[in-house]
Amino acid sequence: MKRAVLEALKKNKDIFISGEELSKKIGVTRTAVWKHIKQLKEEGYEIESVSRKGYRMIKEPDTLDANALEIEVASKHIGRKIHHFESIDSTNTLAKKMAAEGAPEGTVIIAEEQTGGRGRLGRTWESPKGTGIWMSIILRPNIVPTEATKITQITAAAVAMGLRSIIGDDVGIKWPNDIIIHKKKTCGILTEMSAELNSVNYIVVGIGINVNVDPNEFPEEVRGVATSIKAYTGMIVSRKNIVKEILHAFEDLYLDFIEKNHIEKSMEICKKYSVTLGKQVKIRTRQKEVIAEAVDLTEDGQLLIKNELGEIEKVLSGEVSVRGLTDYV
Ligand code: BTX
Repeated sequence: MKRAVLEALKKNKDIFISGEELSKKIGVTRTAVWKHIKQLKEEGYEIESVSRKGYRMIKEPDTLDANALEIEVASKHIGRKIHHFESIDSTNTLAKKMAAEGAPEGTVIIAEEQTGGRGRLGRTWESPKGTGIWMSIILRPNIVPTEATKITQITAAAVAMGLRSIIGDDVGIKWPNDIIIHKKKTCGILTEMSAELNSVNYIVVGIGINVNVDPNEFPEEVRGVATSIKAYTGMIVSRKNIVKEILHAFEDLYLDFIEKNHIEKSMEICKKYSVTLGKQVKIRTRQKEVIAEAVDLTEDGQLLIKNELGEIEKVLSGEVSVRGLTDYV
């Protein structure tokens, strides 16, 4: 019921709706409407109440409350069900558990804070409270495990598109899983899967974005490489809006892929906004370290490099440092 009141107020942002109209619309008493309004106010919503006119939403808090986000995202697929937590160890860990227990494709887990946020290869992902987007999406694509790299590229493309629509041109993609603003990391993507030899059970794609984070509060070793949207724009930016833009972009690109086997648009975005292609890169894999020129991306989302002998090699994954970015000068 509270959700219905919230939805009605959000949809009529600049106009008053009377208590009577709300109670008719939702099918509860006017006292019940008043109680929900009171609760919403306690949660930080600014709602004007004027006698004989009714209620009007003036301002929403920037929490990632599941009801408000679901209304905002209004998606039929990705984000139709959102689970929101104040504090959690890792949204990816919970998403994997929920996926194993049968949660449907498109389920989103989002948290205000992660106490055990994870990066790749057991690394830590700093996830301070209330200032970032720490979220995971459960997917059940009918693909073979080797195609999972495409999901990372679809996600990178979607995050880049979403962020560019809000803050403009300085957003780039560092292959394979970082989103960069002005040479520094503002977002990391962690794709994890459960699979058989020939089929995928589920994929969880985790997205961590420093939105209103103050990078000076990061530990020393992260401070040097990280930035946030607030640090770049000088403004507090609505996390809800960013989630909406990213999930919409993701849904378009993902459905294109699973329904039409069409990955070209995602790869085009990844190439267009790449901060890696055309640059000299240092690649560390388990076996070796190579310096080469990054020349292209394959349809599978792999990196093509030209080595010192002028030969083209394919890189599946690995640590890539790009010359000119902070971690490879
Ligand atoms: P990665 O292994 O590419 O990057 C991890 C490295 O990035 C760390 O070793 C550190 O140097 C640096 N780092 C740590 N925290 C931050 C930060 N907040 N901003 C910028 N740089 C940082 C990248 O892994 C994948 C990260 C995915 C995070 C999401 S959040 C939601 C989901 N849940 C979860 O536990 N992980 C994912």
